[in-house]
Amino acid sequence: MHKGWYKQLEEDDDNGFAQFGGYMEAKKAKLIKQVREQAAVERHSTIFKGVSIYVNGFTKPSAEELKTLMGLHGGVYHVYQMPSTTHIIASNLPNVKINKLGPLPIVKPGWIEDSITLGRVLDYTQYLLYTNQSRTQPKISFERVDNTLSSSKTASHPSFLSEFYGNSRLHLIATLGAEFKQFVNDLRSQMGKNHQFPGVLLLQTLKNNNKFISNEKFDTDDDLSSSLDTKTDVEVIMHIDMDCFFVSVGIRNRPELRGQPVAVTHSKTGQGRAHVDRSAEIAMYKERLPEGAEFRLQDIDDNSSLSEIASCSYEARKQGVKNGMFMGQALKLCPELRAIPYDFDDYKEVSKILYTTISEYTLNIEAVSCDEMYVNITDLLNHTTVELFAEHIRSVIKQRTGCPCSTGFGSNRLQARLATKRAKPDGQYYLTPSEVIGYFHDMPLAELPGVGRATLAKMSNLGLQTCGDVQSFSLQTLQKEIGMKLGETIYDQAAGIDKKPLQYEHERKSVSAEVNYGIRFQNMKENVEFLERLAEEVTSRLIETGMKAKCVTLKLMVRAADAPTETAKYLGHGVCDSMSKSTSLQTTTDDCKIIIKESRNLLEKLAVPFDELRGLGIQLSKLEKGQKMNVLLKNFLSNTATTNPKPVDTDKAVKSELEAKVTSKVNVKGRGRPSKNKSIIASGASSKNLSTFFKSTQKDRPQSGKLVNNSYQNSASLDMSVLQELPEDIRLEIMKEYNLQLQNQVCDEFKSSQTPGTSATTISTAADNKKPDSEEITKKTRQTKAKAQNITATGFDSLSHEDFMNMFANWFQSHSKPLKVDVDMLGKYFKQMAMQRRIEKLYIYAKYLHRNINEKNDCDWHKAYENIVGFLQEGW
Ligand code: DCP
Ligand code: CA
Ligand code: CA
Repeated sequence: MHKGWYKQLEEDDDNGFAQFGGYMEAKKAKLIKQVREQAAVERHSTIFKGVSIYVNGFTKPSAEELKTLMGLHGGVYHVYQMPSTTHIIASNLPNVKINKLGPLPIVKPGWIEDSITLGRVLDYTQYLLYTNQSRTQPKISFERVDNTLSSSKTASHPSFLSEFYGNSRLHLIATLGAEFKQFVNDLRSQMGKNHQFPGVLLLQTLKNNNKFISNEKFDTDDDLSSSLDTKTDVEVIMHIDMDCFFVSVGIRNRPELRGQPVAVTHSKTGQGRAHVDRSAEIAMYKERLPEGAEFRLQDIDDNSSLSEIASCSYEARKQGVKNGMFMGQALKLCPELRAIPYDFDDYKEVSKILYTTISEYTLNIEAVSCDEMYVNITDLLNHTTVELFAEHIRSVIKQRTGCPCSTGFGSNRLQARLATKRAKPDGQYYLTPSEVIGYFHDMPLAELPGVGRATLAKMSNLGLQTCGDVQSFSLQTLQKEIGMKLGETIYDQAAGIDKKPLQYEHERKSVSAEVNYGIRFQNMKENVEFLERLAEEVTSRLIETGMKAKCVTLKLMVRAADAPTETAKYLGHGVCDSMSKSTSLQTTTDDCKIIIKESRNLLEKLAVPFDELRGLGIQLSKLEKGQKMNVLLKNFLSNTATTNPKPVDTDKAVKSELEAKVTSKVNVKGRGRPSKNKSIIASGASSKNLSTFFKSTQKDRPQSGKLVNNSYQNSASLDMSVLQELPEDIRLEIMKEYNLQLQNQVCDEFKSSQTPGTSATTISTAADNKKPDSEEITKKTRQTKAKAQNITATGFDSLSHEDFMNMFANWFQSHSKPLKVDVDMLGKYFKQMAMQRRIEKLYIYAKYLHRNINEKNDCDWHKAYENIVGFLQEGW
């Protein structure tokens, strides 16, 4: 059966147009890289001569990058809007801002990128910013430009991909779910042990001030029993879901539409495109629709719009309109249905607020999609009750987003989710344990998640209509009919049981980029070029995740043999056959060239005529961890930072600490042996053990030196001894990550100033002072060899800390030169520790190793150290 990609995208949370991971850091790094690459290839031109831009608000590429691009191509960048500014560049502007900008054209940054790509200045009117505001702002002199691709761009247009991704609703649905899973992941991994949730503090304060919960209520209210339920082992899971999400977001600025039947859709009229023979296409759709889904094409005639309704208001639902329905049919059911356009940026913003809000209370969150998640609130019930928390959180969300949401509670995901159904719209419902059986008793089986039409039909044949029917039915008979696994699941579900715990952590399985709109190639060259751009896109997404892939899959949507060449939806994919082909690589990769090459091979093998293609996708799977080193260490650092009562500006803090540290290092060195390099920082700091130095009071801190700045005090509690003691390579990574501006010179200075004697361990001193006799050496050598043979990298784990340190010491003493086998083994162990996020241990060992090897004054040992640490940087 034909299965549209839409469906697939929604079902497979790992498959999608996900922009993923690392968020701003990764994006920043990527942009900076792009600028550098740009500069490197010296694609200078003067195409923007006479153009002066002023960048307003957040843009992608960033203002900084646009500035560079203008510089490289003969344009002028204005930090402020000036009389001579010719264009305002913006990606998104609120009403108020637009008002103030005057008559200058507000142009999307894609104009600049595309012009550079094509080597000439393109007509900016094609890139005017689409905003809803512009429609409500008659002062704006230019026409609103619909950038939903309904214009004329096909995939062969250079800016096609960015526009497609920027605007597709399906892209958004597919990406945001995955993005928020990653968002939760990231927050969880950054959360220190003593992390204080501001929301919890708020709940406590409200409780203490009796503002939120009167004690009376706590003591006497029947609800208390429900909260007590939770205190005796029963978990409470909240399901939270925005009400008619796209509509709610869209009508915030359209108060006249409140209470009206409203739908979010591309089509405004419900009319299809003229001059296109739709009947053949509709007939084919009908044929291919899954059994039971025919209703979707009901009432659709040749003139009806095949534009889908993404979301409709509850007023529209009362008249039979549903999400996913075609506009043509919906208008027949509800002629007064008002259509509003998409507001992608706003959806993203509201999603972000939703997730950020919940994460202020707990990170026991399983992200489901852009408007929906499960939350384990059991711990929160120490400070509140279910009902009060529901009221509280819903009002906070409404206040922050302007949109209503509904919450359902139960002791597992299933109960919570089905409770939300009862709560909707704009309500809350707690399905207490005692109610469960009764609640499920009358529930139609169709309401259960994962019960499809085919299953329903089989159950119906057994005389089963409701969960109650199943509750009193035999499990064996049910399993015989619908299969062991499904039978058991439904049997459980019918009784309100859901054994699957919430998934807080999320492991990404694939990354993909797929386009099924606007694909109309004129020739093979266009086809291949598009494929290459798609490969670049998917590779950059892969890189953002920090993973490498081993499998490349090319997916094609091919016009079905009997489908019309032009589709009802302009440039849509129409009725298609899907085909795909995969290839497995020898090793994992994130190299764009390889991915392009493999994709091209696959395209050749599938050998579909370019003009028959309606959709292309590349999926990268069998992912393995790539270079995540810096992220790990960053997390480690931010964990340290979160122990501060008040969050500090980590970037600044790290920077100033590091700067202070460099100063101190130089001082320590100055005191000790003579320096090879001239100290560049003068300082009056007294000599101290470094870690205590950083815990010193402000008056102790170095007063002079250009690298010391005022934020020192703020960051004093950050344990920067970690950073200062990290191996050079890792430290440089972190500095890069935090964009620390120390000059190389200083780093070199720092490097060469590593001082022996400050280590807390005594082994190195012992090694220095006590020359072991030859017998002892032989014995130790034997021991070490035995260990090397017996202990795999993982086996190191079984050694105590002391054993481990002894083994290190033996190694240094018994070998004049390091053996490769030992280096490799240690390297693997270090990598393993990093992967398991045992950063503290890793740090101690790396520090120890660094110190001792540094003392050896021997290139081979230095190299060995580099190799060991090198393992941390290779792909994993
Ligand atoms: N969506 C879409 N196409 C669909 C289903 C959903 O574009 N076929 C988008 C628009 C929805 C959003 O996803 O607003 C969230 O989907 P939900 O299933 O949560 O539906 P709503 O939020 O619209 O309504 P409800 O109040 O039933 O949750
Ligand atoms: Ca919803
Ligand atoms: Ca939802």
